[in-house]
Amino acid sequence: MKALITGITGFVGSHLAEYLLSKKGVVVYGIERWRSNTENIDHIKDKIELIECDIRDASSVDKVIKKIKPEKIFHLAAQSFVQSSWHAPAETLTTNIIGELNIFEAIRNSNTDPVMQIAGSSEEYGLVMENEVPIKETNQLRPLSPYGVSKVGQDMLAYQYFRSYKTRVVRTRAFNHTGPRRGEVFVVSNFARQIAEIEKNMRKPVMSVGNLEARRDFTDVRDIVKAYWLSTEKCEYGEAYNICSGKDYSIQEVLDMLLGMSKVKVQVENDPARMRPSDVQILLGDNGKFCKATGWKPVIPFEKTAEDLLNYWREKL
Ligand code: A2R
Repeated sequence: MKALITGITGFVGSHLAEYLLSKKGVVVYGIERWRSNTENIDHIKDKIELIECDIRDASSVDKVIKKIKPEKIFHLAAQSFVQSSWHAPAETLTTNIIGELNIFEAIRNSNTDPVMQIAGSSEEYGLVMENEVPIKETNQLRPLSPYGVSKVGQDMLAYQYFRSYKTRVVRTRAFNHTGPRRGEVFVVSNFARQIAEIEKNMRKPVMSVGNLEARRDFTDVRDIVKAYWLSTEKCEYGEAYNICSGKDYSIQEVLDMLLGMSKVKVQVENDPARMRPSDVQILLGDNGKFCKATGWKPVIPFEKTAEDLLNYWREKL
């Protein structure tokens, strides 16, 4: 079985590649750009096949799909950072929406009928009312950032291709996920890195933090990639599924958890630059639909995820 991962050099893509390699009979393909940083996948590079492709370029995507003829596509490539989407909204919409459109069109122009998992996000829900928590897939989508809008676009485009052309899509909406290799711009990883730097005397024992009140539903990335695989095996095409733990933490609680693991005493300081123009206050998901369809449940406790992430930075720095 040929599986293509777009975004294989990224955080989730690299974990998914490892997971697929552990499965019998799955041949793993991935796309990279000429300047992609491949450090997340260097340890498995001889077990996967990489092809150069930029998803913003239709002809480049077309060639990849015709060459590989994948049976499954895990579409993870994206401008994945909410904060950057405020600074580069057009780039975010182009990469995320037009990039996905190029893949759908390439599938239509080839003799293939792959099952395609679309990596949507809880950011699609955006503004959530108190009486809407835990959030179900039927909740209204009120995105609060260009990134959130781009993910709604990806989600709706997938729905439309399923309806119009019977493209076999599964629209996953993952809530926050983290773990080793998470980029330092993401909050939990950023805290873990700052602590590791302080432990190594690379910075003063002062941590900068943004909005600590927001509440998020966290899952370990290693549980998330299993869910993505299961989504392509067991979910109904065209449907949307929340993937989350169903347990929320405030960012303050996450900070306290990490500080409790720190080997040194740390002072915490507020940094206004880390605040977003509009932030989503609570994202807590209802994973009932997905668990029922697939039998999936997250098994890695968040404390273990946080500890592994802190150890990742301790080793990397
Ligand atoms: O930047 P690169 O060349 O290392 O590749 C990134 C890839 N990517 C692209 N690939 C091809 N053409 C593009 N125009 C393009 N733009 C970005 O997407 C990288 O391999 C991946 C993004 O990785 P991360 O930023 O680490 O994202 P993460 O956390 O793995 O998220 C995976 C998916 C995304 O769709 C998120 O929006 C969603 O899960 O939450």
